[in-house]
Amino acid sequence: MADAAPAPKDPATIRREDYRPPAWFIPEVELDFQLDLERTVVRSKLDVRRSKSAKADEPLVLQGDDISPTSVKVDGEARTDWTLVEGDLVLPLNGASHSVEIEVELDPSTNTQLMGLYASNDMLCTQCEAEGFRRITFAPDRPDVLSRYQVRMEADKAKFPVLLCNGDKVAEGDGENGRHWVQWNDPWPKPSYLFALVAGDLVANNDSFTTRSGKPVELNIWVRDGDLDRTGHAMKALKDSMRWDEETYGREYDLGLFNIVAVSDFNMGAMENKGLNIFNSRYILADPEVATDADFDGIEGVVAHEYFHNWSGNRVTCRDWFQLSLKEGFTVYRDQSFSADMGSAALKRIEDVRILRAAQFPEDAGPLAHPIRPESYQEISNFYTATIYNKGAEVIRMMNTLMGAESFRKGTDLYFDRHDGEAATCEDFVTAMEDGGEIDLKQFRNWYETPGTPRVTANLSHDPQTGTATVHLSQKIAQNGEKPKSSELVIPLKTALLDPETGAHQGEQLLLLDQTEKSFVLEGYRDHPVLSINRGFSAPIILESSQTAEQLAFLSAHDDDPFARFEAVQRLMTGYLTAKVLGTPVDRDIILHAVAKILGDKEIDPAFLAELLVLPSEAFLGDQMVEVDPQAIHDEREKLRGKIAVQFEKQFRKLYKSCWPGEFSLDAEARANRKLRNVTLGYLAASYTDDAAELAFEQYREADNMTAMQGALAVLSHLEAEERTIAFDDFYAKFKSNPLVLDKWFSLQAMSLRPDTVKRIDSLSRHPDFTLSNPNRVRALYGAFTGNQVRFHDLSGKGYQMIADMVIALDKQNPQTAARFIPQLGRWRRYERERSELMRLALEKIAAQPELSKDVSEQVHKSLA
Ligand code: 0A1
Ligand code: ZN
Repeated sequence: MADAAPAPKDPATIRREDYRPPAWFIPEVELDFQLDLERTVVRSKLDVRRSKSAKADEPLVLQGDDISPTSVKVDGEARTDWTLVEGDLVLPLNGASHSVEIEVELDPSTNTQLMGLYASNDMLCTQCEAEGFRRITFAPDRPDVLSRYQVRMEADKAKFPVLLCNGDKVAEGDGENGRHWVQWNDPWPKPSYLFALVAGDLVANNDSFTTRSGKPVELNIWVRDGDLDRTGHAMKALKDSMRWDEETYGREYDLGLFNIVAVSDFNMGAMENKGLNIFNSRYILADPEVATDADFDGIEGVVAHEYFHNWSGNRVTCRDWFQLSLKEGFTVYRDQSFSADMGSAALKRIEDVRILRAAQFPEDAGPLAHPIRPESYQEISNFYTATIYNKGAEVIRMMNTLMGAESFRKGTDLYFDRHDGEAATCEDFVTAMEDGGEIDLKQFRNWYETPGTPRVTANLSHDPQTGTATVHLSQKIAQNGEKPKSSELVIPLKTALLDPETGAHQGEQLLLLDQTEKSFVLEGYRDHPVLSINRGFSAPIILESSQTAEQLAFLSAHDDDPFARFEAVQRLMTGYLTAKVLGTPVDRDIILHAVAKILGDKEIDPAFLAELLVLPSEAFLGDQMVEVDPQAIHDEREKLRGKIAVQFEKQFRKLYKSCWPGEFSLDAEARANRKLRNVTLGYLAASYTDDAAELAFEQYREADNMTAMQGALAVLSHLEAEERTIAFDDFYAKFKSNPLVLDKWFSLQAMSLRPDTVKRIDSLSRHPDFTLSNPNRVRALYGAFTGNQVRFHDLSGKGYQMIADMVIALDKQNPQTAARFIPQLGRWRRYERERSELMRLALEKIAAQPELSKDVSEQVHKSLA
């Protein structure tokens, strides 16, 4: 029974192949919470049943983390023969079924990890995914143990007037000493990671939805008093999502109540707890004065994502955490499709690919690369990655491309039907898609076990005699991190061959590259056509084609696939800039011509025009190089931006004036104008005009919305002008009481290109409004800074040291958020010698700390290995 702290040792590695089914099931769970900020008592009653496959003397092992029981009873009798083994409660038990009662005391106010039960702004809330439930009470905290929960919550009525939990509210009443209680019942069996409760002084935006079979659902978005009028967009997104999932996947909501709660302190974006989604407030609260158009989109996407999890994640959950992409990849694909349907599919696809390339490709090319279904981990929190989420979504998207919409839907119908109420695997999903959609996905499965971004070469040859065009394709997977087991992937490439004069084509074809090399002969081409391949980014690959700048310029003017057209501009500019950085001679005029054509194209709508005018990011350019020199990349990119800006100054000025969006509206046209206005303002500032600061300042002063304000501040942030100080001071004074807007104030300064940015970050870290206790604030300052290529990678190495010191400090209170900063340093091998060494030293400094969390330790050691 001794509760001795275990000696620190290397974190154990958990392997997928070691999966064993649970020895005990818990069909029913009763929980009783006596809630308070500093002392919460949790009583649980577990109905435990030995699995038929388990040994007759297999003890009951209930996971625990940083908790100890104040009482343990079996079938009503007090027991003392339990032990705590590395935090877990081990209880010898004979027989097939028992009732186990455990009491635990918690102090939520000291829970700085934000996992388990914690306090945020005087309210109490929980986060259980992936392994937070074990910080609340002892339980088989694994996703393949599903239980029905009955929960009684009791608290002081004045401090915590609202008491929420999963499922339906079945009773409530007042107790003694100003206390009150609520009884909740969730009829749907769920794993512990989907448990949630909230207690606080909250108000609700209350609404309703009628499902297509006519069932009424009460909807509430709970926020703090004062934030209620910022919940309209989230509520609309929720209702749109509910309708969309009925229409697109035939999925209906399954409870009479759906609650969302916004909290200020949250490690991630949001959480899909059954019937009680808990959100980072940044994905709920918005009005035009405080939220940008991008924020509005983020809210729509995340509300949808969490709602869609009700089926892809909750009704069908994961057998173990290696299957995480089963729910996350699929759900991201679902939310991406939803957002595409709600707005512009073309713009959404460009945005999704930008995110994939910015977050996932680098991960797949570095020391933390893993397949979408990993083989091993030490800390599962480290596996909520862009690979699991975004590459996972690309894999589902490819299935849709291969199968066609109708057959895809038959597959998902069968999947939901076959596995409803179960904890499933990725293999179950693929099998259901095969059976329902009548398709063979044998080789396609390789995507689940292959890390690394495939490189595809595509070349076109043409025989004028026979009028045939041949597309020669080959694939190669770079080996990083975990070694791929297999090498040949099924890569669906949407392709069109464009007439070299008009850009017209005979229709899109789907070429399936399923061997190392494959050629496709296409008939009917008198003239040598221009190859448009991987249209719509149909496969998450790196394309290596030998297309000339002239061909890319042609595609950038003519391709009828918006993504392919965008891509052609990007490739043209990337080719130019990487050549410049390497000192290879290259023609700039072809780029200026392409820009001239784009600017002169009357057919392009403003939102797409804005997209086409954005140069590839410095980070993306770095990813194309063997050895990254951020300063050289920055200098060349700025030169090109400056040249474009000067050359087309008149057009930019005209555009800037003409796209005044007028009265604020969230409709597509107004949003497009706001976007184009910010992009053109950026170019005007880059054209060395004397009035850049004035112009940006004027936009700042006149703005009636955050998109325009932020766009103006972004330009001002880089300047030495007086207007910069005035605007930033004014912004602070206006918004200092709104934490989400204050985050922007921190971020904008962290992204400044000014040489004094490192110093500025250092002083901002001591600003009275800065705190390591709020993950949003940490990300606002340091997350934005690590994205600032040229300043983070300052040759002094101060940027690296600052991040290392911050990680060391943050790890003591919030390991999960601390670990998220390691990958930025972990890419040290990719940089030129001096920086590389400095980055490695920063990692070594972290590694040398005596007491690292599992989270940080795993990431640092993998990065240095
Ligand atoms: N399942 C959530 C993501 C999530 C994961 C872990 C968390 O712990 C802090 C929180 C949220 C989603 O995909 O939205
Ligand atoms: Zn998710």
